[in-house]
Amino acid sequence: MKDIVRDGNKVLRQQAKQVKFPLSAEDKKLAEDMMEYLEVSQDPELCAKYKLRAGVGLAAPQVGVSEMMAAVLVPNDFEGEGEPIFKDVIINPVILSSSVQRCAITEGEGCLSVDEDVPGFIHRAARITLKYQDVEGTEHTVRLKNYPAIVCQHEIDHLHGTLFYDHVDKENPFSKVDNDLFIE
Ligand code: K2U
Ligand code: NI
Repeated sequence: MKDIVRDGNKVLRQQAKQVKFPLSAEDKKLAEDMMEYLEVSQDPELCAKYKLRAGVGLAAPQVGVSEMMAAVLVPNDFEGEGEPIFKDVIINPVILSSSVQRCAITEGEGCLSVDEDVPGFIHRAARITLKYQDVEGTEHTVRLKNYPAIVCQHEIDHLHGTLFYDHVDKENPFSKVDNDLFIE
């Protein structure tokens, strides 16, 4: 947690740089460490032992590295059994297309780099087509919807210097658009 930079640090407001392949040793270790953070943070005992905040995503700028890389680990449920819904380090991600339909998490969003709560709905695309490279440089194009789509949009925002609360409607934080989806 001590390595996670907090809101106010300019690295969180920068456009991160494209990652070059083959990955340098540092970039490979960074990818591994970020994924390890998520794995450990989702283990209740280890999370408590190391006083971590659980996370389903972590972007390189959040650990002070302004590069287009983020670890995403969306478990299939929070009991931890079964394969995760989505697990990969997404490098140089590009959202190729987004649904018109929006989706928001009913309890709003949080961020490991933002210590205070910011109430409000964050309306994001309910479905996205995401293209990214994995640590080997292999290109993937995946279609994601609902929670995994929200997490990836939250992480990709970090790579462009955007924080979740930038999306909250100041006048009406809990605004609803008619065909909006809401997920727990
Ligand atoms: O980028 C980050 O700060 C990690 C966020 C990602 C995130 C938060 C809310 C909605 C979508 C993505 C952390 O995962 S916030 C903590 C958390 C942990 C488990 C489930 C939901 C949120
Ligand atoms: Ni965040």
